[in-house]
Amino acid sequence: MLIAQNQENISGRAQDLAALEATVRDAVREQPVWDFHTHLYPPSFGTPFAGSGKASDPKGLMLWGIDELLTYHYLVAEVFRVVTPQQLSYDDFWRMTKREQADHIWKHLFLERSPISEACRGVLTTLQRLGLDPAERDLAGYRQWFDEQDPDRHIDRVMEISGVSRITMTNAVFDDNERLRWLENRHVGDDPRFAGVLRFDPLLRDWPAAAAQLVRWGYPVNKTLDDQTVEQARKFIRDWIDRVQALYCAVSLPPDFRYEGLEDPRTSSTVLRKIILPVLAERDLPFAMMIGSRLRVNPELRDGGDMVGLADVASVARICSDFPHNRFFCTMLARENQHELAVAARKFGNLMVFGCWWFVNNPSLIDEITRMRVELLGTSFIPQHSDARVLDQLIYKWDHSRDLIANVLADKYRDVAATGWRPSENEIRRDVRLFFHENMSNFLGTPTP
Ligand code: FIX
Ligand code: ZN
Repeated sequence: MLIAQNQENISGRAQDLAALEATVRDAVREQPVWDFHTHLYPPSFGTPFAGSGKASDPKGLMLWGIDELLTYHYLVAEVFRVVTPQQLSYDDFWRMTKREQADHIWKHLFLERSPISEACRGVLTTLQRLGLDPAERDLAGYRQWFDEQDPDRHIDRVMEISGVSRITMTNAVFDDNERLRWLENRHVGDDPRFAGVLRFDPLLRDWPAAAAQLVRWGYPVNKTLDDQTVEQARKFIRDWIDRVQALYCAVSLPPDFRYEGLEDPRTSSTVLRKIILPVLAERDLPFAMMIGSRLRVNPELRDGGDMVGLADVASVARICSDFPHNRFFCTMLARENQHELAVAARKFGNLMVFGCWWFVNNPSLIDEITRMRVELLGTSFIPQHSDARVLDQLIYKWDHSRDLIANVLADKYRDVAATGWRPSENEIRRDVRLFFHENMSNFLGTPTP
């Protein structure tokens, strides 16, 4: 009798745990996500591929379709590992058309070797979720399907499939192609599906060059950070926050970025202290620091030529401490920085950790980092952003990450349930809403749209 009762209890608990896991997976799969950081744009910024019969803009910023997916800079870097520059020079590759480059990558990374890297698998997940069959390996057929699509309606389709409710752009004001589009049409960003972010890396990475640009753009600044310079640079940031209607401002910073305190004489620390953070505090906007990218270690690979390096979390902690009236998003590129960064977030409520960025945006590291963050931070972080550069990438980047985040949360809710505290479905959906939307909107101080 006792054995039968025990078996019944065990079976009941197993069924309940299975139901709990199913609830978690449903909640994660169904929760719309506000994508914190992408390099995506609406059609108003032009597109080099407009589908059949439509006007394209060779320098357009809206990238979508199979040939852009296949020539993603991650795959360019990977293809040069198997067809080395000694076999095909960088110049010969870059002289190819986009379609020829895509053919080359398809041949060497998909047909002649199995597409098992995360970036390769992502192309296949995307095709599959769009209803195109990867088993057919029919690049011509995929191209024909994309040719028949309308870019604007394709955005709606991709957002629906990926469960992305809003796309946050990266509006790089020091990029001539983008800046001129804003100056020519101040409504270029008026697409409710997209939110603006002001990105100005050169202000911190290369002040002298940035200052020379500001002078050319009508902001009379000097290389020395005198009072006039500070005021004009602040005006520049205010003008562009307004033009872009920026939700936050952002920079990527090199691994050797350091901030040693309010007396730190470094130019980057002075620009941060005197120019950037006062404007953001005045405008009540957060500042996103993406730290650890050493740019163009192989310039021949262009966007694919950037490298990772170990960054300094103590500098971030000092910034959070010295500027308590500012709010900071932060992500780091090195796997080795993730634990210390999560611990720093335990020390500063004005620090919101986000995403598994770029070289740590891989299943094994997303699992490791997300598990560690839940254990240290509970529900108080933003687990992921897509960093998509090609619209269709939203589909695979979120598909893959949702599965991985669900794996972690299923384990964590099971561990809690084992204590007798059984989270309800509403509580689980509430938590997932925080992870995918409200931690961002609350930290931004914007009402949930
Ligand atoms: O600095 C950044 O925003 C990086 O995400 C990009 O520069 C990088 O090329 C990228 O797209 C990584 O996923
Ligand atoms: Zn990015």
